[in-house]
Amino acid sequence: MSDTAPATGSPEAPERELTDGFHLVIDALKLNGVETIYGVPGIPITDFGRMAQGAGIRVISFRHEQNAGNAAAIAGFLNKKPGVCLTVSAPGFLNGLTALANATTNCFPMILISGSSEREIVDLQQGDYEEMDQLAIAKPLCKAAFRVLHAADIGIGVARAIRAAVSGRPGGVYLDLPAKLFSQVMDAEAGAKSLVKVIDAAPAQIPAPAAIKRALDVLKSAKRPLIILGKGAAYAQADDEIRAFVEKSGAPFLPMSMARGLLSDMHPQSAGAARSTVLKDADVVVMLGARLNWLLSHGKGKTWGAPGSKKFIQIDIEPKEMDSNVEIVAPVVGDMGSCVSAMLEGMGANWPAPPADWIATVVAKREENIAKMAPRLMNNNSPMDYHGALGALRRIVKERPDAILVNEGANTLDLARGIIDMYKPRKRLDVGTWGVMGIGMGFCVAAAIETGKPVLAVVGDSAFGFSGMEIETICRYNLPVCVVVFNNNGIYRGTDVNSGGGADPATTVFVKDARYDRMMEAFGGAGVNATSPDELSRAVNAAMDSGRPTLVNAVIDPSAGTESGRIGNLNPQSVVRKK
Ligand code: ADP
Ligand code: TPW
Ligand code: MG
Repeated sequence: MSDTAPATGSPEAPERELTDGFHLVIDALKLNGVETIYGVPGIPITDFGRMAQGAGIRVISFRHEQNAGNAAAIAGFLNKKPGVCLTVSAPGFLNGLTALANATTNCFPMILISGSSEREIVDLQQGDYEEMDQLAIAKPLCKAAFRVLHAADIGIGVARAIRAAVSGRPGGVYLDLPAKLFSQVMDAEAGAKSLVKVIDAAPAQIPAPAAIKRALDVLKSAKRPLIILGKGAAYAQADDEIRAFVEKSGAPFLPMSMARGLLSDMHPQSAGAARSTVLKDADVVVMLGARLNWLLSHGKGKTWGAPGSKKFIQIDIEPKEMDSNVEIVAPVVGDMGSCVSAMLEGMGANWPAPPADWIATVVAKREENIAKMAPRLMNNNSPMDYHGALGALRRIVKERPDAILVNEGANTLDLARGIIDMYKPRKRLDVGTWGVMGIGMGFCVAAAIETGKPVLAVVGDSAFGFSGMEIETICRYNLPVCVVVFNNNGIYRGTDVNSGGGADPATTVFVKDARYDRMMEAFGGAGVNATSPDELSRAVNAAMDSGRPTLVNAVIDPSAGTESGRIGNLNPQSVVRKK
């Protein structure tokens, strides 16, 4: 604006090259290696999207901001760099906000950039187009929220957003860009100088030697050690160090859902199929980038055996995570790579193996559970049950270990998690810490774009509905995504009836025998209806071979599922319910 540069052509100013807010934001993002933006266009960011595309940034347009936000969030997880989501003001911002909050909850680095309306009007509540005090609303839902009012501050604003998202415990950052900023003009040379290339955005955080020693002393004393791998360990991309640490320790390891494959589920130390045994009986538990939240029964209760029977070692970048649920006798604070390397070094060459009887107990339990499950995974029932359908998909993933699996639903999630083995790090993307429905298609788009690998989505029919319109996006960008909708006519089961006896369907059931495959055909993708595990296998293999967008409507017995899948115990029950 005129306060930062004299207008061109004015008598006192020589002809100078100018830049504006649009260009500066684009230049700042490019300077910091942002290659892709996920968003939905509209006032005031339509031209920004066009110009970013013109400047060589890949701009992926979605049908709803929540899905664009989820795409950005999972791009952040996969790349260890903030994913960027771009939205319009008020309603678009709010649509993106769920994804931002979810990213923060899951420790995924993400930046939500929203256009906003004019401060003067918003602050006096005078009713601007899509008026909303977005900055104030975003603040409690993310790690940091910034607004840029002057073109000269764009460089610093973008740099702060990147650093806040990715350093320490990663999370969501909101960047508020008012409409007026985009057309603010300033001298091009001064503009270029104002940009900041973030140096070492997520600096190594080296653990204290005393903390490492304390942790190793505790681990050495273990009779029944267990290592729990969480998605923070998967995120850290310290795969080799983590594998070396686990192998040197000799301890069984249990991967949390999105840490599956960090070490292959086929690894001899894997205790995935002996989960209840290891949680109950371990005496020393090493948490690597996993929180003792509800997913681990808060580290207490009968899941964890006798009270006081455990000692916890926790490695995490976030000091406040320690003692959040139970006492951590050996907290190790730092980034995963540095911490695990320091542990490895401290273990030396002759680290003792854990007692053989513990290993034998875990292996026996694991083999017993795997053998028990095996025949159920071979059935070819039609309509399919979950085990038959997932058995088929399990065999496909085994043959295609590079494919990325996206998974959401209730039974469809819980059973897939138990049945489909993972072989490589960061290949399983799912509902995360909140168990949120709706991540599906956004995750698929970003997984395909960011990795170039084929994507297999295994989603419940309800889960799919939260982001289903994005199959148009998948077709538009011709992404190698195969979506398998587990269609059991509803949420948990398709068999509920209206308890009041009225004509309305029960709250958990959908249209019977819906054909989700035809939705995909509407946009030019391939649609297949599969009624048996054999048909399902053929359809998914063909889709993955062709790389063509495909939706397989997998017909699942509507009575096969259970309420809330594996977490029905969390449902409050009325004790005074009238019949
Ligand atoms: P899960 O759901 O798999 O159990 P959580 O999301 O609960 O995993 O926990 C992930 C943990 O990982 C968080 O406490 C987070 O602070 C931590 N974390 C994230 N990135 C890193 C990193 N680079 N180094 C160490 N810890 C990390
Ligand atoms: C944003 C509650 C948890 S699981 C689920 C819902 C609605 C759907 C389960 O049905 P689906 O799977 O997907 O068909 P299946 O195989 O059991 O039939 N809103 C949000 N998040 C959550 N978790 C819910 C609602 C829920
Ligand atoms: Mg269902």
